[in-house]
Amino acid sequence: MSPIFLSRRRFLTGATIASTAPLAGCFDFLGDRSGEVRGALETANSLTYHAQRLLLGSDDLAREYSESEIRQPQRPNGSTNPSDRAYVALARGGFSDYRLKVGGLVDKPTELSLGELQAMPSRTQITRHDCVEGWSCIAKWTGVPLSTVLDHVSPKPAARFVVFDCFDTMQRNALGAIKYYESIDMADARHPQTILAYGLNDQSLPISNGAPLRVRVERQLGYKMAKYIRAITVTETLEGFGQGGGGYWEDRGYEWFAGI
Ligand SMILES: Nc1nc2c(c(=O)[nH]1)N[C@H]1C(S)=C(S)[C@@H](COP(=O)(O)O)O[C@H]1N2
Ligand SMILES: [Mo]
Repeated sequence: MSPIFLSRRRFLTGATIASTAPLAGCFDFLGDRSGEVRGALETANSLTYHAQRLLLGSDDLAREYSESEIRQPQRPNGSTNPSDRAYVALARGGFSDYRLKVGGLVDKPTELSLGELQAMPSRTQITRHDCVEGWSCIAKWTGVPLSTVLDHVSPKPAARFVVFDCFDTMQRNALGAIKYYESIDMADARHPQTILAYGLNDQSLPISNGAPLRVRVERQLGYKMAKYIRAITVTETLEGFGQGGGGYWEDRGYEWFAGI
């Protein structure tokens, strides 16, 4: 294991916040966003994953905050208003025709409406979102635990990952639209704070933050938290999704395990 990489990241995210703007809800945690500091955050190696999995029990919780620590709206980042035809049509109808597809390596593939997801047991948590670009926001998220949805479809024993397919197009090439996607392992998928969120700060999740459904993965960086989720696929391997790196940004060099 590599405590060096782990503690370097801990130091950057923890100590810098404490020294700059401890009270703000959204704030820069890296003064120099383009310098070496940011590089260190983006490139810590895969040993981090194994180190964190050994050091953190799989159910250790990310810190939760109080209402008074929510100071600003969650800052929208990445895609904020998908122009994809299917998405625009769903949004126009207030997402009443939205169906979350859940399939792959499961016994009972299914489709769930927003109403059905909202009727399941919910969890609300106030957490801090850290973006790799160097800012953080504290916000209140409400949704259904991903583990509840997984129980509903019964993953097969070989299941190792959960892949999120999103509506938004990041780029187009000769083969067509390249959409945002992300993935997490079963330990994170089953973690009690991993929720499919449909609520933000006591309101419906806004389009700019991923309506109708986005995932919260509270022990990792913001890019893991797919917005505009169209489908969830349980799988044994990440091959065959995008370029096989496990996410849109991972296919472009970001780490797959982005622990904080
Ligand atoms: N579908 C999709 N999900 C996404 C992104 C995106 O561009 N598309 N950006 C990611 C990044 S880099 C961050 S920091 C967060 C931003 O979430 P927010 O807009 O709610 O702050 O969403 C993540 N999930
Ligand atoms: Mo981000």
